[in-house]
Amino acid sequence: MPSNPFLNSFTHTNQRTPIWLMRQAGRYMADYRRIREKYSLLEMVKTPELACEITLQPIKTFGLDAAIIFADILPLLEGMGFRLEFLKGEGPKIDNPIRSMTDIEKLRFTPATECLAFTLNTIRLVRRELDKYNIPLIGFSGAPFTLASYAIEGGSSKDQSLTKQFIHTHPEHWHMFMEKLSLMIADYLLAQAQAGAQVLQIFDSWAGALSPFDYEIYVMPHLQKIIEITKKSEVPLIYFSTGTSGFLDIIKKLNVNAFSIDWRIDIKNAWQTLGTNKTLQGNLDPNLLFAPWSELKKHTEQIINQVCSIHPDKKGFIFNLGHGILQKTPEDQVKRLVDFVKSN
Ligand code: 1CP
Repeated sequence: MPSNPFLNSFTHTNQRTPIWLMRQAGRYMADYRRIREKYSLLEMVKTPELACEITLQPIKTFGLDAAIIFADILPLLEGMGFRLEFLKGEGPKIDNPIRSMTDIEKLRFTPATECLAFTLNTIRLVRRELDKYNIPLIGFSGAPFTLASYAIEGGSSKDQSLTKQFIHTHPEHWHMFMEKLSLMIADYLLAQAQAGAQVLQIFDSWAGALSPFDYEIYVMPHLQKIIEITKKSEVPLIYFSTGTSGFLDIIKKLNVNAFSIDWRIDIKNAWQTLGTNKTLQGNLDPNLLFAPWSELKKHTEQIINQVCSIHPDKKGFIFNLGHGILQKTPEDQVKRLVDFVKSN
């Protein structure tokens, strides 16, 4: 594949700032809603032809610099024995969450080639299509803490309270659970690289619920293990987290190629803490896509100016949101943002 600004950002050789958006395929797009009317989320994820079409929708509409495979972090849990559903208007539900130590002992390992073959097949299909656009494909997985929180809470949670109680009440079983999750995650990431994913992102969406101390003791060793295994693929790795600006000095120790940060810290500060030799991704507040263009432009320029104060040529920076795009985001604002960042 000829050089691309997104891939080149990992070697700090990008000639302009690349842009892609977390959750770039989804309900804010009319094209997506047209398919969603006919199928459930899991049907879409598990049908490679549909998932391939949805992956390409934002690429065709907005001209982004990378595609992210249309999948979800939660189906991996099915391979361990959890029963997953997405209920209308309520989000994910797991009806057999972890409630006791024996629940953890019963969990099984299933290779990704068996339990997540649909996403691996989607990756193969998308890669063939992407040749036309000359952009790379990002594969992903949830991080062990974030996945464990769904498995323990039984669904979404505001404060990950049961998860934290579990950690502190049964630390040994927590580590056993994290080890089991980590083996599934590492196997899945490697399988995605083998199927054709050119970059891998680990989503640790809820890591910010933890104290720095708990993160370091109960989460970090498992992430390091996953990273160490996944490095065999030689595919660049991005670690994404939110609410973690208070412990970037710990996160910095993760041996990944890039960090993705949210808007709760300015990018200059974050980059200095994480290391300016690393690639940095972020960090616009997704709510700004609802603001008038003048305001959105001002905040976008502010991020780019801060980036320039570290690396005047903007090399090693990937423009993104600090978290996923919101459901009612106007599509024309997305188009304007993408065009603006690409022209900068
Ligand atoms: O009803 C719908 O149409 C479903 C909405 C939706 C979509 C579009 C869900 C349900 N998942 C997805 C796809 C998805 N999920 C993608 C691919 C889309 C893309 O980026 O283009 C990705 C990367 C994810 C990852 C994901 N799923 C995360 C990590 C990223 C993040 O936003 O923090 C998490 C936490 C999930 C869980 C999930 N999936 C869906 C819901 C409603 C939830 C729960 C979110 C919560 O607990 O708040």
